[in-house]
Amino acid sequence: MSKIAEIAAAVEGGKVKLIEALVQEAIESGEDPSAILDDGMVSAMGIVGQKFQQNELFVPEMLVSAKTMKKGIEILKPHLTKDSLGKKGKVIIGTVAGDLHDIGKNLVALMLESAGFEVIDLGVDVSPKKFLDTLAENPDTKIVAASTLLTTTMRSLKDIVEAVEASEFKDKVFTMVGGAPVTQDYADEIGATAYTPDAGSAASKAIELVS
Ligand code: B1M
Repeated sequence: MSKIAEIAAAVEGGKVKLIEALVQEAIESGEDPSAILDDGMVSAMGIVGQKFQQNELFVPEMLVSAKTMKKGIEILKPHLTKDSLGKKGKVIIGTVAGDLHDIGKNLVALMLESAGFEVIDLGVDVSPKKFLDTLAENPDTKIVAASTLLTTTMRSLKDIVEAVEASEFKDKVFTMVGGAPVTQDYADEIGATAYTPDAGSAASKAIELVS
C-alpha cells in the first residue's frame, strides 16, 4: 500500500494514534504535501461522509475520523504554509451559527495564511453579530469569509452577507462564502462577492479580490 493510501485508510478508520507518524513518514519519503492532503485526507473524509449517509457508520466514528484528519493536518501545516507574514491584509473567517464543522474552514484559513493574509479565525458556530463586532474592531479587514457544511445553516451565510452590506464597511469589505452545500448560484442569490469550491481556489480568489 502506498503512503498516501495508508494515510487515507487511517483517516477513514479513525486511527488517531497512527496518523502523525504516517504523515511524517510520507513527508520524509518525498510525497507532495498537497497530495497527502487531497488524495490522502480530503478524499478519505468524502468516503466517511458517504458511509455516514448510507448508515454504514455513525457520528462517533465520523468524529474520530475528523480528529484523525486534524492531527494529520497539524503535521502537514508547516509544509503547506509559506512565511508571508499577513502582508495582503486581514481576513475574518468562521463557520456559521449552528454549524460545528471546521476542517474545511481551517483549511481555507491555512491557505489564506499561506497566501499572505492575516487570518482572524472566529471558530465555529459564529453569529452574524460576532462577524460584525470583529469587523468593527478590525476596520482594516479586507475580506469576511464564512463557511458552512449543513444545508440547514446555509441561510446564515445570507445573514452575514446582509449584515456586512448594511454596515458602514460595505464599500471596503469583500464577502466570500463556501462549504460543501454552497454553490455559485447560491452565492449570487445572496449577494456574496465570491464563492469558491475549495481551499486552494479560496486563496487565489482572495488574492484576486484585494489586488
Ligand atoms: Co457532519 N455532516 N454532521 N460531522 N460531516 C456532513 C457535512 C454531511 C454531508 C454527512 C452526510 O450526511 N453525508 C451531513 C450534512 C448533510 C446536509 O446538511 N446536507 C452532516 C450531518 C448531517 C451532521 C450532523 C447533523 C450529524 C448528526 O448529529 N446527526 C452533525 C451536525 C453538527 C453541527 O454542526 N451542528 C454533524 C457532525 C459532524 C462531526 C462533529 C461528527 C464531524 C465534524 C468535526 C469537525 O469538523 N470538527 C462531521 C464530519 C467530519 C462530517 C463529514 C464526514 C466530513 C466533513 C469534512 O471535514 N470534510 C461530512 C461529509 C462530507 O463532507 N463528505 C459531514 C473534509 C473537508 C476538507 O471538506 O468541509 O467540505 P469541507 O471543506 C472543503 C470545501 O467545502 C471548501 O474547502 C474545503 C477544502 O478544500 N470550503 C470552503 C469549506 N469552507 C469554505 C469556505 C470558503 C471556500 C471554500 O470560502 C469562505
